[in-house]
Amino acid sequence: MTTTTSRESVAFQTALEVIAEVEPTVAAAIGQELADQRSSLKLIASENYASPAVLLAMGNWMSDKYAEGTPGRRFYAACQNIDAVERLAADHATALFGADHAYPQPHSGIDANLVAFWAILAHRVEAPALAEAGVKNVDAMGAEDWARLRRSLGDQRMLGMSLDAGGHLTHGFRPNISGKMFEQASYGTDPATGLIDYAALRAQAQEFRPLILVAGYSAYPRLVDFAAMREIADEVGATLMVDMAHFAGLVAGKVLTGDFDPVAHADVVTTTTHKSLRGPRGGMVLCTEEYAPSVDRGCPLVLGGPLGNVMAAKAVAFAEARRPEFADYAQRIVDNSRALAEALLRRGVTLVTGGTDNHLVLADVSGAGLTGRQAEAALLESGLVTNRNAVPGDPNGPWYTSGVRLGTPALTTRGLGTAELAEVGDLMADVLEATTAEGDSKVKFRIADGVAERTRARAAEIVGAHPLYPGVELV
Ligand code: DSN
Repeated sequence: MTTTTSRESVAFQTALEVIAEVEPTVAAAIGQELADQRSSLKLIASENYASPAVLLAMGNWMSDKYAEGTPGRRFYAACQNIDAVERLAADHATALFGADHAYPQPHSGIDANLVAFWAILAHRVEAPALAEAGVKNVDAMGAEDWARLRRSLGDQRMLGMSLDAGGHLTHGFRPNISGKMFEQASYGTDPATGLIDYAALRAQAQEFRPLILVAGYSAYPRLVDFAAMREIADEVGATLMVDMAHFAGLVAGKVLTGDFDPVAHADVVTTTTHKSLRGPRGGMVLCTEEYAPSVDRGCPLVLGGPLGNVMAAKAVAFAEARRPEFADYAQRIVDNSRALAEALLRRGVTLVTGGTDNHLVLADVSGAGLTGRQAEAALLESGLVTNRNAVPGDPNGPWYTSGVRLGTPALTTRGLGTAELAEVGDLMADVLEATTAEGDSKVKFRIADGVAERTRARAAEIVGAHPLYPGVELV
């Protein structure tokens, strides 16, 4: 243990010294980021802390290599080491998730979704159109056939979860390319329960007939029945695509199994690798054999050259997630989330759906007369890092919002348990009770004297008892 601790300190300290010789401001910012993260009580549902091994795998010369293509089939020479780490990352991922195929190249979740959309279009629309026209090679297509193909690609439908119900921007919304590529419709949640209404979704899908049914979320605190989603997709001839970016760690840790395991039911599954999965910042696509050839064309179709250093770090993170202790970590994430939700409910805070089954909790702060933006700022001033989020039917829209999203993956990595998360819930309720909006403002607020200071001090004690990167001491 002592040796490991000392090796990590030497590794990071030495790296910062080397960086400081060229640009001291960067070295100082990296050191300060560690200090800031160490001292904050991070409740952002999409963030985590990757292991030193994952972080170190990213900072090296694997970054210097171009490797467009796939292992063994690159547009550049001398890719043998990138091939090795990409194959390893894919092998770990298929074993971890029980997938037929893994494509670990996407640089982010948006990239992973873009690869998935184009792969589905290529497989479901482009390939049959080419076959019908007897075209073997798109480069040799006549102008008329090409124009017809482009029109048919642009004439497809996607059905995804609405943003205010917890869906993601990349599931067909206009600020993202998915909203411009597809004719889009969205499904919401039952206004009475906040839960997905599968009967209503089935009726909507039968009416809308999407090419792609997208499941997955970034702010829905409950389980999704992917077996039911698959049935609906099959009934309407849609491809079921699941974006599991938020809950990939819970899938890897076998907390989500059976009907709730997306990989068992979807044709294509996308994820980021840095949220509950606790890897490097990046994305990945998993799919069935049927979709694999199209998914593997992601680069250069829509992706720039793969990041060899990040794929190396993905391989390390997936190896970590295959260890038995990761399953324990995943279960503790959910236990902590429930403890946080129960504490908030005891204090009268309104939670969307009345609780949680996963890693996140969505508090509706409108009853306290606050916008999400005011609550987020008041909590930050009090040492609790959260992010504002829309709630279903939000009258304040996605900028000011009426909600605050909370998540437990990061604090669970630090070692906090259910008693501490219950206390965090109490601290949060203290701050919300002590905060009032100034006049009609959606931004300005005041916190009753002493509450922010008291909460900050207690938050510092809580995180102080659970050191972040305990083996890393920078001087
Ligand atoms: N930014 C991520 C989140 O916070 O949920 C998703 O894109």
